[in-house]
Amino acid sequence: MSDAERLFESLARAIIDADETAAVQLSETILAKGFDSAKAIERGISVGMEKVGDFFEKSEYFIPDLLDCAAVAERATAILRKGLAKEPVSRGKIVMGTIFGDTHDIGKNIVALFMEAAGYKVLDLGKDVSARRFIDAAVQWKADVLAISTLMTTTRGNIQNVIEQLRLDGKRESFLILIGGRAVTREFAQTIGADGYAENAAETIRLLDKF
Ligand code: B12
Repeated sequence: MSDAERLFESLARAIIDADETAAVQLSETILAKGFDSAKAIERGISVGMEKVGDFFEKSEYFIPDLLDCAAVAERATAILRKGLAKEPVSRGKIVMGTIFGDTHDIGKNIVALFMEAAGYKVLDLGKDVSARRFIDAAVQWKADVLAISTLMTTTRGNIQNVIEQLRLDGKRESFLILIGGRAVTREFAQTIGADGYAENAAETIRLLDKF
């Protein structure tokens, strides 16, 4: 295992343990050594939070644990984002947010960072975003893409509301709609008439580049 991989794995461990001191130190070392920040975010933070999710599902972790781990993940992301190279030219405008009723935003924030690093302009509306806010922002900002996240099966239907409202407004063809998050799949994207689905941040960029 390379030095970089060892650090990414330790970072995942620090997220799982909600060890803020270790996560900050590891993230700073990754930056200082010039290791790939995008890989550190995927293999350290995303993988770490995935494991946290597994523990939650097995009832080994509870909501307060999730909150602690999420806070550490956010802290480490804030450090590592400094290492993401920025493409100077804008390759398109993306309005991003977590759908109405859902407040999960760690994955959405990571995807937004990857988009910015790849040269896209991102307007992040945050979490719990209504169909109307998504559409008004996309129209006013003249966006090319609407990117919508959701982690809950109970809220994924709200993404369909955005698409239906766009149709009612006669604007469905004005934007590409990209969806993601644990509660949705490629099949779900097809069913509701979205243009694309990506499983993680790296795949999101590959998909956007193809549009
Ligand atoms: C951390 C967490 C929380 C934290 C969130 C902190 C935060 N700021 O986000 C807290 C503790 C606040 C929380 C709250 C709740 N949670 Co929660 N949470 C999780 C957990 C454990 C991890 C989520 C996470 O951060 N993953 C890590 C990130 C990096 O991965 P990701 O989000 O999937 O994102 C990646 C991809 O999906 C993709 N992606 C994400 N968004 C997008 C968007 C686009 C456009 C694209 C292309 C790609 C993409 O790229 C990302 C990066 O690679 C999940 C379990 C799990 N395994 O997912 C449960 C989970 C999502 N939560 C769940 C629930 C039920 C809740 C609560 C209702 C709990 C409660 N009883 O109060 C509340 C929700 C309140 C609300 N209304 O929103 C359930 C949802 C079940 C369902 N109905 O489907 C889950 C699945 C746990 C479970 N098995 O029960 N939660």
